[in-house]
Amino acid sequence: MIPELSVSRRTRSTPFTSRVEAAGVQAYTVYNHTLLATKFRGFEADYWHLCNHVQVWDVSCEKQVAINGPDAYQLIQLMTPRDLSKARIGRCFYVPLCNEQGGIVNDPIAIKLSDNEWWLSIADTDVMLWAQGLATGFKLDVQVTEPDIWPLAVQGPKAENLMARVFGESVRDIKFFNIKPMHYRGVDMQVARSGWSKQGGFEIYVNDAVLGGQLWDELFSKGKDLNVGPGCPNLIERMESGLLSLGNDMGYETSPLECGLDQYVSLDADINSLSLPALRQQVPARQLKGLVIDQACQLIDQNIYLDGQCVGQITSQAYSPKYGVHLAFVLCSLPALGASLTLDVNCQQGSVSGRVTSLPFDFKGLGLEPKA
Ligand code: THG
Repeated sequence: MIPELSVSRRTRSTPFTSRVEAAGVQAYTVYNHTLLATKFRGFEADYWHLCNHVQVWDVSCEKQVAINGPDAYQLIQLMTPRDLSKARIGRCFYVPLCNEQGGIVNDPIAIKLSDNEWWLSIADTDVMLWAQGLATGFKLDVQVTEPDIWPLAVQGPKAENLMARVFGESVRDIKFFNIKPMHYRGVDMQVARSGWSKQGGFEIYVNDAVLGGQLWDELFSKGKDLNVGPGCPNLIERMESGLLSLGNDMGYETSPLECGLDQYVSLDADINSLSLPALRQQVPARQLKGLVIDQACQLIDQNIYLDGQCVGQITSQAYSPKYGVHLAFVLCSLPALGASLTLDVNCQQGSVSGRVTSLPFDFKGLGLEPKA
């Protein structure tokens, strides 16, 4: 029997929860103390629908930590090793947030709304508390809050057409990782071209609970012929796309240099960032890699082996129906990676070997062709 999830005020509902339930949600997780759907039709059916049509996701759990005030940039820069000194207004930035040891505290999207207003659209850790502590300790002139904003993602190859029907043609002009205010029934809501899939799409930062419900309904009524449906971040799709999940593939114990986030660490920048001194000194001993197993398998543990020795852990894994292979992200010791291009995992059918690859997966380079 699968245990139930007891829902209370701690497991925050969202303005969309009644609609998510009417749409047939089958499973939830809790993310930033908030309900997040994980399944509607079934993981594989959700995956194919996302790849072929358009989905509306209640990602209210992506809380916004708003930093307002003259020292907003200074506080954000303390938290991330990515150089944001030249950031333009209206841009989004994927940024690791790291502590003094270089460990990953969170991996939000940082959004610059004005010189004095930034949002951090956070993954699943309590960034507001850390930011408030830093603001107090460093005597920064900022206010750190979690405003009532509930992101709604519209994802999939038909997302742009659906968004244009609801917000007008100008929504098509928003470039990837740009954000701008769009009118919805007389209210300005920030809309970005972003989202936790690589199928294309937008995120609407809904700031009015009642209008949010109307927006959900309008997306569904205007998207009928596009086969719009409810959805949620999908494990299979995000692994195929190489998107990392905080708490699964990385966390306090891992650094961005171990997780392949080097491009978001500005080691040479002349900026005041808490983690940069440690990151500059660091010699990573492990690396997050892809593992491709050319058959479906039921894993019986999370370890990876080289010549019978455990050399690391599987952090995420899923069968890819599109490529007919089992995909894993693995955190593996560097000496083992230097020694071998294949590693073994324990499946129900016994020890099975997989190919070690870079992330994101280069399916073509691996000789894998997509089905359907
Ligand atoms: N959208 C919003 N908030 C979020 C997420 C989101 N908060 C939590 C979580 N997701 C944060 N993590 C990520 C991870 C990857 C990306 C976005 C958020 C992402 N990465 C692109 C990539 O890796 O190709 C682009 C990165 C870049 O070019 O800067 O989109 O999904 N609102």
